[in-house]
Amino acid sequence: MKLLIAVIQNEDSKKLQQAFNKKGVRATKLSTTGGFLSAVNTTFMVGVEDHKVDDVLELIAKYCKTRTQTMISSPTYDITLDAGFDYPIEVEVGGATVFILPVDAFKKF
Ligand code: 2BA
Repeated sequence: MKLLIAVIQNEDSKKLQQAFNKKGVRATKLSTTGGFLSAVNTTFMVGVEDHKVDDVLELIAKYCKTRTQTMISSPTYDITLDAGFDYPIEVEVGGATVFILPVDAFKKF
């Protein structure tokens, strides 16, 4: 068994959740925040049998799109401590960042 931890964009979470439910994939949804953009994103924890890992990855790849987000750069300061201008930076986010971990044991009580 594997535990998939998938960080995806909020915009894709509803469709992916529906697809999981339709295919009988059991998942837990967490509301998370990206460390870089500080934007709220969604993390799914999915416990899945080894032979179904590729099917779940396929669903994630199908429903999670790459998007561009704009962030404002932090102000820069020169030696006189005068602030430079902020300027927008384009950052490409997603489709999904997925960690695949082995599961030693899986128990339900
Ligand atoms: P954030 O940390 O908010 O990052 C959003 C996007 O900003 C990233 O997209 C990447 O394009 C860019 N980025 C992140 N850190 C950067 C840095 N130090 N310098 C330059 N650009 C940077 P993705 O790579 O698609 O990541 C989307 C979200 O997935 C991340 O949101 C974070 O919540 C999660 N994530 C990505 N890699 C991770 C990792 N190694 N460990 C844990 N979470 C990760």
